[in-house]
Amino acid sequence: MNDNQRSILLESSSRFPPPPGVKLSYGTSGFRADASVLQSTVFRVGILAALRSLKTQSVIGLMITASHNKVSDNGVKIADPSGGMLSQDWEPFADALADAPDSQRLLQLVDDFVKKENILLEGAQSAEILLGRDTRPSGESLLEAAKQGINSIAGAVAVDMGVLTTPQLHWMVRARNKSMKATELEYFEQLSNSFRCLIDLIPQGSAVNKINDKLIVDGANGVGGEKLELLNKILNGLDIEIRNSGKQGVLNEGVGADYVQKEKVVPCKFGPADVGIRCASLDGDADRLVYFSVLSNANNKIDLVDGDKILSLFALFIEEQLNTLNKCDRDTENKCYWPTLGVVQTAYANGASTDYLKHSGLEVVFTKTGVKYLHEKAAEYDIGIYFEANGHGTILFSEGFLHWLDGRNSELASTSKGSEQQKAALRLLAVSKLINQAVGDALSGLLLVEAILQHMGWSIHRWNDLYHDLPSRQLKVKVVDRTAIVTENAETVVVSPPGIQEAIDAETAKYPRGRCFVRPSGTEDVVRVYAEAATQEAADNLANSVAQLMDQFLGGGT
Ligand code: 16G
Ligand code: MG
Repeated sequence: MNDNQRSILLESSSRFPPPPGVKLSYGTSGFRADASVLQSTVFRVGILAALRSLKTQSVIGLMITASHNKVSDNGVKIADPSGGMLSQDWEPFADALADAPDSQRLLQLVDDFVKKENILLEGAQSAEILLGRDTRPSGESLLEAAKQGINSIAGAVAVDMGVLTTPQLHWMVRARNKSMKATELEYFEQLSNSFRCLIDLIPQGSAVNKINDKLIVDGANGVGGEKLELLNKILNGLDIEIRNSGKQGVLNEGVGADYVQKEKVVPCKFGPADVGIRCASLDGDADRLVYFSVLSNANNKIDLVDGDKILSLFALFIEEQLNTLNKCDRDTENKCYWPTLGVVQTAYANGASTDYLKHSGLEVVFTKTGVKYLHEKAAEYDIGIYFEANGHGTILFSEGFLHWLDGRNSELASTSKGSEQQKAALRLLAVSKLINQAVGDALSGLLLVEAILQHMGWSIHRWNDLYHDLPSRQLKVKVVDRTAIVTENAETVVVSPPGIQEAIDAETAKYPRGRCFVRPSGTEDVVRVYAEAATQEAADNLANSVAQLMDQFLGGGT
């Protein structure tokens, strides 16, 4: 590092001293904390983003959001060149940067790191970072801190993309690195065009009954509601009413996908008048989506249609299209190609969903909780579909498969234009454009759900009847040190401390259809307990007794 670069870094970082006593970790969703302590962290993530862009010689994204957290929190995370999450091997450096106690130590860390990674500084190469933020009031000044971090690395340029959903920013990074145009307008056009394409390909005779034509969306009083209003203006073929779009009401307070999924009650501004209508809820940065319908006479209770069911709907549709596409007669036998198709879940997926998917002939695999793990696994297939029960998920298509599909479609267009086979090819191509392949995206996911429901002629109730969830219960337990829990097999087995797994197994065995696991949370200082069983009472009892085991083995925290 030359003297000029050294003095720029020293000078700028001295303007962003870390608050005393705050230690943050990059975690599953970047850094998150009360917004008032984040200036220094975000400044440093700006530096990190610039170095990442130099290293990869690609456009990088930096998003300021704390998703479904309360409005006074904020956070920051990086989007890698593919549009996915920051590569895991850079996370320790992110932690070290964020926790460097002063400017000198920060400088030393950067110096060592660029040497180790062979990153050329001094402006010999250029770097470009796209910045986005959600609607939180603290976003603007944090974005300024990020810019200053970026600007303190010679050759790095920050491009402010404004207020965005998290998936929009990831999409833009991915698009830019594929040399495609990457503005919000292009994003909206790609979504609305591919949605239109799916609607135009709906078989004659599929008709959802009148009441189900309308969709009401809870925008969590956040960026998702705002963007859906814009998208809705250019959409054709959907009747959407948006509530909690952020003009009144507080972000994530009694609203949003996280609230709806955890509490299983209606969000604010929904009630008895909405019984029977198809409703959806986005989270604070619009990377999660759940559906629900309001139950009659049930005190704001809802029928939740969660990520597992969205996954099942997507998997069913994709499988149907593949079967149609590959319906070979003798002439076309050699034209058939069966892509590898995998479905990725976590241990939180309801057991009934896993059974359903397996009975449908699908390959189901499990990973640890956290989008980066699911995404990585899904990318191993030609078509990988992943979802967390909380509504985060997407579909990934391999380049190789899309290339084949494109070719097959052209061939079918010349030999049997308008045939069922060709329509299936066109539908799969449209899905690959509609769904956000960078990351789970509530807006594109919502359009795909809507297109498939119209295709099938299904109401939300018919969809929800695909299978019935097993009753489940989630608890959190405060313990002295949650990191004492070490798990394996996609968090389904505790390997340390010894004896815990045996005790959990003994409890679980007492309940028909019992299943239970525990894991240390990645976002809160607690151990999470998940239990499911044949009845709600049994699931509650199993969760409670395993929570007590945690207390016994690990000691209750304060
Ligand atoms: C983060 C993860 C989410 C996961 C959740 C689990 C991302 C973008 N988000 O929000 O996927 O479900 O953490 O939280 O990866 P927990 O570890 O506190 O249970
Ligand atoms: Mg989110």
